[in-house]
Amino acid sequence: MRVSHITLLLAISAAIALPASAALPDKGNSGGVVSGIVRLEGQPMRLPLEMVTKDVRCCGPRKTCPRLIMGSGQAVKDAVVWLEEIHADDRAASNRVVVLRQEKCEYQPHILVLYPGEQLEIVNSDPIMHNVHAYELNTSRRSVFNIAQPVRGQKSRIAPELVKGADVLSVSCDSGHPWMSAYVFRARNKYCVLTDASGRFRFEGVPPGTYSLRIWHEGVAIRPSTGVLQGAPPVVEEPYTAERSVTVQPRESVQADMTFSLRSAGQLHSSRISTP
Ligand SMILES: [Cu+2]
Repeated sequence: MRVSHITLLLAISAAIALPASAALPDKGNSGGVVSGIVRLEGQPMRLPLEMVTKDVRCCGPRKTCPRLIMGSGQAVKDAVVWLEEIHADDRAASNRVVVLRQEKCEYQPHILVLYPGEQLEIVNSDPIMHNVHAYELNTSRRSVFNIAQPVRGQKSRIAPELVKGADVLSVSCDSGHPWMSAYVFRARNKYCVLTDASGRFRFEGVPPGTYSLRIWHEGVAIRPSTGVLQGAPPVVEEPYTAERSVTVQPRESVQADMTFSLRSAGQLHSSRISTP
C-alpha cells in the first residue's frame, strides 16, 4: 500500500531476532511472530482545547484533541502498523460491520482499521444533527461520502465501492462541529493493527518471508481553528510514516521496534483536512 503526500522522518532501531526458543507454539503451520513498540522521538506540543460554540448542551463546553496519545517511554498509542506484500493471508476475510459512532460530538473511535470484506457504518448517537464527510487523505482530497444525519439513532451503511480506492479517509463534520475528526485506515490484509496504550503491536502466524513493515500516524502538531463560528476546521500537520524490512523465519519471533521523529517547526507542512 502506498500512502501518498507524506513526509518521511524516520529513525529505526536495530532488529533483534530472538532465539528459536521464543517461537510460537506449533499451531500446525510455520508462521512466525513480528512484534514491537512504536515510539516518538522529540517533545510534542501540548495539544489545544477546542472551545465548543454550537450544541453545547449535547457536546459539552470544550473538547480535547485526540491526535496524540502517549504511554510511558515515548510510546505512541493508535499508530497503524502493517505488513506489506503478504499475499498468503491465511485468515479469512471478515464480513463484519464496523461502526463509527458520533457520540457527544466526537467520533468513536477516533481511528479505525477497515479490513478486507468489512463494511463501514456511520451512526448518530446524539439528539442533534451531524453531517459526516469523508475525504481521501491524499493530494486529490476526493470527497468519498457526505451524509447528513439529523436523527438520533440514524445509521448509514457505506457502500464498499466508495472506499475501494482509498488508503486513508479523513472524516469530519460539516454541521458546525469543526473539532470532530476521525480517520479510517483501509487495510489490504489482516496484518494491520493499531498500537495499544503501551505502543505495542504484534502479528502472529506470519508466513515466512521478507516484508516491508510500515507505520502511519496522523501527525501531532495542530493549530486550533480560528474561525470556529464559521465552521473552519483546525489546521493540522501531515501524517508521519516509517518503514523497515523484516525477515520472518518459520516459527521464529522478530522484535521490530520503530520510532518516528517529530518535525521541527520549520518542516511543518500544514494542511486543512476537510477542504478539498
Ligand atoms: Cu457534528
